[in-house]
Amino acid sequence: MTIDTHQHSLLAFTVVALLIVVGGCSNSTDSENDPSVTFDSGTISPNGTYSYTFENEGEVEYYCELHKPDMQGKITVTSSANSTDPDTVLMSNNQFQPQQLSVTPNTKVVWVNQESHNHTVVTGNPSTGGGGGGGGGGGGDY
Ligand SMILES: [Cu+2]
Repeated sequence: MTIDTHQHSLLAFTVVALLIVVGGCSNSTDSENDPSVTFDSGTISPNGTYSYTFENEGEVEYYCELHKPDMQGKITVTSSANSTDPDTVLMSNNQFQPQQLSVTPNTKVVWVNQESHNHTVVTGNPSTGGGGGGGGGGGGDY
């Protein structure tokens, strides 16, 4: 049965070709802040939610425009994470809870505003994002 041998090698070639195609999709090996991920929730009202699906591995810092620099968090997207889909970040006491969350690629993260005032979710880091200067006396008790 020499024909079988030929068919097996053809099958093996097909599998290898498929793997190359799949692997080619993810070329972001950076573990630094992922610049390709940007979002701005706008105002999230009390009991409101905002969601974003993190597709590729990397780190994404974010903050609340209304309560920076105190209110900020980070999503780490890694295939080694132990996460559920969707995963949830609560907004409570002017904090993101948990502040740091690890999820697997293609996980949808849902932010839930549990407070009686507005919040936002914006990518970036208010302390390194060139804000500079201690920011005018921190008024605004939201
Ligand atoms: Cu806030």
